[in-house]
Amino acid sequence: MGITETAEYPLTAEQIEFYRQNGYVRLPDVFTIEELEAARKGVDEAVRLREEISQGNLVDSDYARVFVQMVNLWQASDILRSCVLSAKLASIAKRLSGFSQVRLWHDHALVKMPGDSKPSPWHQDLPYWPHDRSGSLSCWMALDDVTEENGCMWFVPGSHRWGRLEPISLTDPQDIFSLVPEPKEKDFTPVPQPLTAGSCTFHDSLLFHYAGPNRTDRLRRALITIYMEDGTCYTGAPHCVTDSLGLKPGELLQGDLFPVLA
Ligand SMILES: O=C(O)CCC(=O)C(=O)O
Repeated sequence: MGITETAEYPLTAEQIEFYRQNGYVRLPDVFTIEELEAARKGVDEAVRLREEISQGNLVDSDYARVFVQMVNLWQASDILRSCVLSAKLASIAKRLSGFSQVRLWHDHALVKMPGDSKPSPWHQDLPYWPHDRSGSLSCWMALDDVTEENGCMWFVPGSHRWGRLEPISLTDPQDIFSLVPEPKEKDFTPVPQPLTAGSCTFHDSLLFHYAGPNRTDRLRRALITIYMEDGTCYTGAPHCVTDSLGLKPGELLQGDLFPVLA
């Protein structure tokens, strides 16, 4: 099933400037109701399949207590393909980043299950990715209303300018703030990002971010689409999306798995 492409999302010059200064921006009502329902249906189906495969034991590790992660759902689901390859979202990523073209890096659904839910610790994204440059960015789309109670995102404004630090273990996290060079000169004050379903944030891959545990009895569903600059090359660092591709360090991330979206 395809969903109807909707018009370009109007971004103001202030929103673009806010993104560049702070490393993130919050955008209301980006998905239409139709797009939101499609994304929910696709993610629910993926959760159902994962549950079936795990024979009802979906939350079987500390990692799954942080979130149940399902990567590159656009390849497995026609519904999610339309959501992830959305020209509307990609055009926002292109205008915020200022790149002449953006490619898909990958999508993932991150579902915080109710029950024994753990926070997504403070981290940057880029240290986990085999990208030879910075600037890659994520669209974090809320599929449920998110608040501090069920695990909304938190950002430290401007922290995308503090450099690329070591990756943090998501299950046994180091204090990322202890790794920041010249900490006395920096403001670590975090800002919560509550969102209504269908609204999203875009964040730079070097931005410090966190999400609290889900303390409700409902799922917290988010669909994240990640964009990189066209021309980004593979560094050779391990990653589940690239490990099986036989790429050599220095090769372009391109081709059908990494389509140009805007
Ligand atoms: O949704 C979460 O709990 C964390 C999300 C995150 O770290 C990301 O989108 O980069």
